Order: sequence, then C-alpha cells, then structure tokens
Amino acid sequence: MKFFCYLSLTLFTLVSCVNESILEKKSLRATNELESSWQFRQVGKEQWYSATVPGVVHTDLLANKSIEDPYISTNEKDLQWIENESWEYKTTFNLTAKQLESPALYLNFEGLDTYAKVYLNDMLILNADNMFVEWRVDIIPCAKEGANTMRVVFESAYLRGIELAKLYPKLPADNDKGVDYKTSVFTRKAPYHFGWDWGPRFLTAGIWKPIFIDEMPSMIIDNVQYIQESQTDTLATFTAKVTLEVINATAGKVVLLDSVGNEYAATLVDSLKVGENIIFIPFSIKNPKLWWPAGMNQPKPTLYDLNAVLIGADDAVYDKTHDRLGVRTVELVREKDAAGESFFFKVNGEPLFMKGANIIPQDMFLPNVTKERYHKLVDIAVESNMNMLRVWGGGIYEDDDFYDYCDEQGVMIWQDFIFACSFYPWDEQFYDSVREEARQNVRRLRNHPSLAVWCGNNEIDEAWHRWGYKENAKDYPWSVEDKKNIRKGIDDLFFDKVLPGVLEQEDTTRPYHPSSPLYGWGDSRSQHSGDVHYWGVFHGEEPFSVYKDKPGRFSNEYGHQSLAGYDTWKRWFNDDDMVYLSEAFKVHQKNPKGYRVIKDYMSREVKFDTTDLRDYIYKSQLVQADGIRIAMEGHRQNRPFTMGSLFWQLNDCWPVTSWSSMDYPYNYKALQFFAIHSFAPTILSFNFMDKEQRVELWGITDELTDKKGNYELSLIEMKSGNVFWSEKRVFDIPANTSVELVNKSVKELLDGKSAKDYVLKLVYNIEGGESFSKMFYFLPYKDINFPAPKFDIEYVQKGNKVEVTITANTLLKAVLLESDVLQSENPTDAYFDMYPGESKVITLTFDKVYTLEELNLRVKSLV
Ligand code: BMA
Repeated sequence: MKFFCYLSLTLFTLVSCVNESILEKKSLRATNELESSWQFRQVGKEQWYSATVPGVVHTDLLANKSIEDPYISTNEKDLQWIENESWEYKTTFNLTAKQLESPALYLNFEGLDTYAKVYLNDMLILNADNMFVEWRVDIIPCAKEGANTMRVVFESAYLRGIELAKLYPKLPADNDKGVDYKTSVFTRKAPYHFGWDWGPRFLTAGIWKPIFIDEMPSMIIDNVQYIQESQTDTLATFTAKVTLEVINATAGKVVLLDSVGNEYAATLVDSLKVGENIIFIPFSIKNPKLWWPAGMNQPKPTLYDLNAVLIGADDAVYDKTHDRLGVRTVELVREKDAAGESFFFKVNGEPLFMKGANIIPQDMFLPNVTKERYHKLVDIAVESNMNMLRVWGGGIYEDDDFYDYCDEQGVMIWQDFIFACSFYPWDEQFYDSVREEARQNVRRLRNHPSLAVWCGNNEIDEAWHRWGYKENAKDYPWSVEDKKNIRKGIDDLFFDKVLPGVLEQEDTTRPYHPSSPLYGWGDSRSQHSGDVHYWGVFHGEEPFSVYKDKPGRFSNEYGHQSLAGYDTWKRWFNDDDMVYLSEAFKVHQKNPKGYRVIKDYMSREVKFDTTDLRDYIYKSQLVQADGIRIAMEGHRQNRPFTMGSLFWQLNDCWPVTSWSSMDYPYNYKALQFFAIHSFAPTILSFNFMDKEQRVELWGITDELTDKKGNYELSLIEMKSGNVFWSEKRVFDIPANTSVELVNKSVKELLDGKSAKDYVLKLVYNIEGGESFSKMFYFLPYKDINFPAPKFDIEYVQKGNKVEVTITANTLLKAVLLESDVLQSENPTDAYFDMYPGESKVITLTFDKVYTLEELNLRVKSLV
C-alpha cells in the first residue's frame, strides 16, 4: 500500500542545529551477519565439508583440497562436472526470545547464486532464482528460541537452463564468443559464468553475498533517493524521497544530518500507515563544492555525507541510512547535427571527453573480489588518467565498494544492465524477475554521483540487426511468430516496457540508453551517430590505421588481444606448459580464432619467433599497445566530433590471452603503460596519415584551462643520436580542445634520410607541468634497422625495491626490465622509448630483499 505524506503536513527545517547525539544513538534495527560455521556437501553424498560464506562451491572445494586450482594449466577442463551437480549448505544459529519478539525478524540474503531452496528448521522459506536479487524472508513463523538450522540447496543452473530452453525456440549459441547462450539467457545468473571469449566456463553455485539477520523495529527506512533539483555556485537544492516501511507505528520523524550531526532538514509525519509510506523532504547545500571527474585538474571530488535517521514518538532511533552525495549535473547530449547524432557527456555544463575502459568482473569466483581489489582496480583507472569505466552487461552489477570508491576518486560509471549479446525470454514471469532485479539495483546505485548513465544491454539490438541470426534459417529455424516474439522481447525489455518502466519509477535523473552500441560497426551510420563498438580492427582484421579513419562519436568498445605477461604464465602454468600453443595456452585463449589473429597482426609489425616465448609475449603486448594507442589518441585528436574512448578491456577474470590492458589480477601489459600517457590530461600526439604519407602533431587538453608549452621536434639518427634537423616552437592549446600543430609530408620530414635509420624525436614541456619525450617511426618496426642497444645501467637497492637508472647510448625501443624473480608490484614504467643521451630511473618492487645476482636484471628492448 502506498501512502504519500507531503511536506505540507508538518515540516521542521532546523538549519544548523547540531544533532550529534542522534547519530551516536544505537538504532533499534539490528542487523547481524550470519557467519556461523557453515558446511557443504554434494547432494547425494554423505560427507560434509567446511564452507565459507560468502563463497561458492568451487572455492569451497578448493579450500577442502577436493579439486585442483581451476586457473592452473588445463584444470578448467576437468572441473566441468561441478556444474551438473546440486550442492547443499547448512548452518546452525541461535536466536534469543527477545529477537523473536521483534515486530518482524528477517533473514536477508544479499545474493544467492542462483537456484536456491532455503529451509529453516526443515521448512521451505525461500525459492530463489535470480542471483542479482536480494531476498528477504520473515522467519518468525518458523524460527525458534535457541538453535535453528538452515539449509540452502542449490540446483544446477545449467540443468535448469536446459529445462527452460525447451519452452522457447532455439536461441543463439554464438560460437564466435564461445558462449553457451542457449542456457545462460534463461537464467538470471552472470552471463560470463557460462564462458566468454576471454573467460573460462565455471558455473558457480553458492551464497555469494552475505546473509544477515535483520531485527526489525515497528518501522524502518526502506530506501532513500536523493534527487538533485538545481545547482548554482551558491546553492544546490535536493529532495530526499524517503520510503518508510511501517509494520506498526503511526508517527515518526525523519532527520537528515551531515557527518557531524548538523541538520539539513527534518520532517515529522503523524499519520503513518501500515506498509509503504513515501515522504519528500527538500533541503539544500550552500556554496556547494562540485563533484568533478578525475583528470580535469580539479580538486578531488567533494562528497557530502547524508544520514537519514528515523526517530519514533518515543524518541528512539528506529533506523539509519548513510549516503554520500556529489553536487554535479550530468547530461548525455544526443542531438542531431550536420554529421548525424552527437553522443557526449556534459558534466557541470562542460562537455567532457570520456577516457577509460570496459571492465569485466574481476574474478570467476566473485566472493574473491574484496574491497581492496575494487580499490586497486579504481586506483589503476585513475593512475591511468581514466575518467570513465563501463560496467559491461555480460558480468554483474558490482558491489557497493566499487561505486563508493568511484565516487571518491571521480571515476564516472557507464552501467549496463546485465544482458549481453543474445536474445532473452519474452514472458511476464521473466519480466517480473528482471523488474525486481532492476528495481533493487537501481535503488542501490542511484545515489552515487559517479553513476553517469544506465544502459539496457550490450550489443543486443546490434545482434538482432546485424549478426545474421534471423536470416540463418538453417541454424535458427524461427517461424514468423518466433521472430516476432524475439523482437518483442528486445523491445519490451529494453526499449518500451521493463527497464524503462523501472527507471521511470526509480531514477529519472540519469540518461538511459537502451542498447549499446546504437549501430553495429559494419553499419555506416555507426560512424556519425551515437556510440560505437568498433570491431573492424581485430574481429574484422582491418589494419590499426582504420581507427583514425573511423573514430565514431563515442567509441565505447575497441580492442586487440595480447598474451598475459611471461611471469603471469609462469605462476599459473607447469613448466611443460610454457611452450607456444601448448594445450594450456589453448585452454587459456577463448577467442575461437585462437592465436591466429594475434600472430597475423604481429607479422604486419614485428619480426618474431614463437619458440622464444618471452620475446613473443613481449612483442604481442607491444603490438597491442601500439595499435590501441592509435585509437586512444586518434579519438582524442578528433574531438569534438568524437567525445569518448573506452577500450575493451581493462582487466581479466583469470590468467588468459585477451584484449585486457593488465593481466590477472593486476599486472600491467604494455597497453596499460601506454594508456597512462595517451589518456594524460594534456599531451602532444602524433598521427600518421599512411595513405597521404603525412605526419601530424596534435596538441590535446581535457583540462578546463588553456595550456601553453614548448616543444622541440628533431630528426635523429637512431644509432648515434646525431640531429639532422630540429625546430623549437611554443604551443598554445585552448581549454578542452585539440589543435593541429604540425602537418608535414614524410618526404619533407626525412629530407633525404632513410626511414630505416632515422626517427622523429619530440620533447615537450607543458607550462607549469611535466615534460615528455616520444618518437615517431616512419616504418613498421620490422622494416627498421634498430641499432644494437647500448646503454649504461646503475642499480640502487632500497630494501625490497631496486632503483634502476638507464642511460641510453643508442635509441632504445620499448624498454622492459626483466628479472628472474617475480615483481610484486608493477614497475614504475615499461615499454618506453629512449633517445641516445636520455636517462631514466625505473623502480622495481619485489616481495622481499634479493641480491642482484638472484634478481638477474636485464634490459630488454626491440631490435
Ligand atoms: C565485445 C564485448 C564482448 C567481447 C568483446 C571481444 O563485443 O561486448 O562481448 O568479449 O567484444 O570479442
């Protein structure tokens, strides 16, 4: 039942009165995590084993040494039996008479993966079927004082998926992605668990999020939405939409307080009804400090603590919530223009270029993803000068810790709902489950200032229009009716009904984009309208230079594969796996084209020999990084036509050959080091127009102030460093723009010198900021006569760190410091070029102190 209490009823606005004591008061609502000793077993077997909650069956089996580590070597293949079984978890917990006297006593399951029957004292209390939903059950009817036993029985999601699939025409099992869509789309379980083109198949089951005992007083705060109404330099106004759940109360006061108890506003309601009561409370923040994304040369994002406290007529505190607000506006500007339709974000009224990457879940076994790991991921994004991450629709809605930290660090989030690359059921029962999932997750995430846009799904509209299913009567013998139904499912879920309906109710403050991208990359409209996933490079096997010709308006997926680092493989592979194309390497490459595409692109750029695995890996990473740099910087050069560049993909979920810029869990590939520079707020950037044989130099800044500086461009001989010609200039880049500084033909630049032996050297200084150097090579590396590398090297050991100073005597291309001991952190830099005479200090970190003999440090570079 809904009951709206408007402010006109009774309102106190007790500005600047301090209410610290309210914040300190204990709430009558008590939640306790159920951490009691859990056990689990395979259904049908006698033996119980100890279990960890939150957890999943794979990690419990591993902890009990019942299986080998799923990530090692070819173990994935041997562990597929787990998904066919049912698994049972049990525990015993005590309840007191006082707890049982609560107006309601709930068990809150924050997440069950996925088909779970929950029994309390042998009574069925819950039948769960969606891993993205939080379940809540009042246990008073079947709980007792003293010991209570709870059992949770998980049925195989795969077998359930097969049963559900029988009710529908055959839906795509896209071999291109190696994904078992035919069962995954019927189950509301993380799609990537069923396998993806960078992920193994592990259909986990288990209590993947905490369980709480929730002692309810007679009324609670069910949820609060903070809606920003207006923003000026002197005032930001908000409305708090507070939803109370009342079991048995008639009056209550909601007070909004800051972190030290200063009151923003308070509302007394004296006509509460049993059930849902919605209260609107306006309040304001004077002289607000704005929330800005990272990398704008703005202060760290400001967050305002908002505590909502529910106080009863007896003056007791019944319930509290805590949120942190950011004062900011975010608009997604999609306007028709001469070229097509724009797609860019305006933050606080400023059009901002979005730089970043797509993320996938950080692990196959989600309970392993801790708060620290979320922080690490976001820290890396910020260090890499990213201001946006896309939470991709084949994974999960991430944990609160992730969004909290993005709020703090100024990383904007593009949030897909969890649907990807296929077609989903079109019946009301499925829609209801999705509605509940969406409603809960929107409520959970909508107060985060970092959340910039909701997106219905990944590539589903594109799949319908362009992936050939509906034309492929042989594999998909769909009747006219089937096709109508499948399209109706897409329209209902994403365009017309289900998700738009939930957002209409729960969050109208953000833009909604029904399906990403707007048009598929093979459709020419994708180049001038909306967001684009440009896969002509890699999947279409076009050259990297196409990135410059086809930058799109907002490029939110593009990528190229490389192998994980040598040390990463060493960690997860046995010695005899460490051979190119060994069975283990094949198991850890899920792209159906195997290693062929990587190899083909490498042959275009470098000389290599697959028998030297270390060298092959190093070059695969260099080729990936160079290719993606063309896109990252090309997109930025092309602003304001192009206003976003999010590459595919930042992270991996296990050790694998993939499109990632760092391998599992956080080892930087060459691409990560390149991203740090290519996404830096202000850069000078080369562009090679290969058809015209011209070289451009661009000045780009995303900062909101004009940038000045100077640069020296010279043609040098790689072997000696001798300067053939050189010019010094100052530059001036107006705020938030890119400008062309140089545009010359290769002929003019080389002036008779050989492209095999000469290189353009650029050194630039940004006024009041940093200095950079970079090279431009006129030919693919395989055609260049790199000189035999000559350098001086010095080491200074500081505990477990080694500072390495390298001074180049010849040009050094793509320098990587290798060692015999695994580094425990990423080096401070790698894959950089050095011109003759240049010195650079790199710090390496190890888990303890080693002698230089043990480390056996080596300088690798491209020859
Ligand atoms: C994109 C993503 C993923 C996939 C990636 C690489 O389209 O949406 O489905 O992993 O391509 O193929």
